[in-house]
Amino acid sequence: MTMIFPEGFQFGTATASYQIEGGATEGGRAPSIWDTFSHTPGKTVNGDTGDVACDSYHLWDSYHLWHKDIDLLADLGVDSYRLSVAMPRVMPTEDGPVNEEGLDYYERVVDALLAKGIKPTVTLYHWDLPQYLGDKNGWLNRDTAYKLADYAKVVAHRLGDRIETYTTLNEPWCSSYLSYGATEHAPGLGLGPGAFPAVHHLNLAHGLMAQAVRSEVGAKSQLSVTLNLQFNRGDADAVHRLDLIGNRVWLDPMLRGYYPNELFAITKGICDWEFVKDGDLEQIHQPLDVLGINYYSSGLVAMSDRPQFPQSTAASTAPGASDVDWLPTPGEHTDMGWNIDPKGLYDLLMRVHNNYPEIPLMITENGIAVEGGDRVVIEADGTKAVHDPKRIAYLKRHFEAALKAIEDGVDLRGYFVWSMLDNFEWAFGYTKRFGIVYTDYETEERIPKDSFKWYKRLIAEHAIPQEQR
Ligand code: IFM
Repeated sequence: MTMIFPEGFQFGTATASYQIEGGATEGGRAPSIWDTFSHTPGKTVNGDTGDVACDSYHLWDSYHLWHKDIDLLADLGVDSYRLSVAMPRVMPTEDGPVNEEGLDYYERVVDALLAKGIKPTVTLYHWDLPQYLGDKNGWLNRDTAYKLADYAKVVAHRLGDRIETYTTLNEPWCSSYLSYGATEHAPGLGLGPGAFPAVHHLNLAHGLMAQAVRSEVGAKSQLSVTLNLQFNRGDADAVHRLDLIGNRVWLDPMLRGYYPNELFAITKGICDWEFVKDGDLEQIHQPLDVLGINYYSSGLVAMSDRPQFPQSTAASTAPGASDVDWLPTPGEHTDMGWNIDPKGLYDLLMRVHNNYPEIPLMITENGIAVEGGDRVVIEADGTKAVHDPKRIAYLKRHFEAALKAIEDGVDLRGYFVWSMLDNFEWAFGYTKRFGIVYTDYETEERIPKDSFKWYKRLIAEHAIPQEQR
């Protein structure tokens, strides 16, 4: 198998606003549902919050840390950097004026990236919904979709075609099922099948946001959405049900303009879908340039008669999956307890390509929190290092899977490693480290890990390094 990536293939790294910015009360930013959630006792490990995180916002003026981080990105040699914009910085009140200070911040970041030749990929919604929308039932409320579209227009108006790719939503599976169906993510309502309105309103928001961005930038920037598509093995019926609930519930309306009839059939009795209004599917079905896929691991499933509502574990939160059991996955696992299955990435890419051949694909997240964590060591020359061979091995196997998919016909346009920096890992707080750069949360020092150096070589050679140096 050739190990060379095609011409024009984009290598990148990714982060998200609430996970890195901090400065939670600065620059006119309003609270988000994640501020509320993380400040509620018992919701995150150690009570960790995103108040400071990697301090990317607060240190801008005093320390130019963003510039340091952007220097690191430039040193890494990435083509693109995937960041997200926080709506609470841009629209801090429901009907009040736009917060220019928030927009200025993102504009500075974007311009600093461009000055280094790095193309910004901007996610418009990576889970930090303003609390004022949360107070009005968040994603259960149809109006939220329209508010997100207003916000998307404001951001696209200011940042314009300086953005290579606008992504409407990151992983709506998490901001619906995990947030409204289960209790793991903000607002953590645990409504089981009561999450389906949130699913539909996120789909609607995607379509409205896509139109808002297009109205500002036309075809000068690419438009996308990022989905954490589920890849499961095991009993065919169980796999099929989860495919409908976890994948086709997004892919079909967004790319085809309909919800599959089988989805209505398998959710009969638990959801009436009356929240889908006339004309919604036309709004949702908008032309996209690329589909972002986040992939970390796979599942093993079987049919079961056990009633499981309401559910509360991350693996089994999809309402309608009540007759599906999640079995322990074989093989190696990460610090998140997720199995390591690069073949799953290959199979998923092939499957999406075969079923939706018209849309180019992009891996917008892939990475690992290594079991046992990362440790800083002092080398003989006094420098600090983090040796993370397991992360390198994980990334290597997943890059190989991606290359094989390209060889087998998938139009894969790029690959973003999650994450550039160790950061706030949601309900796990700071206990899980996904970065290829180590964050010392006491000092905000950044220490590139061995995986950073490995990825730097991969990018420079446009090929997967075959031996570890
Ligand atoms: O940290 C998250 C990210 O915000 C969304 N995708 C999965 C990552 C690892 O859990």
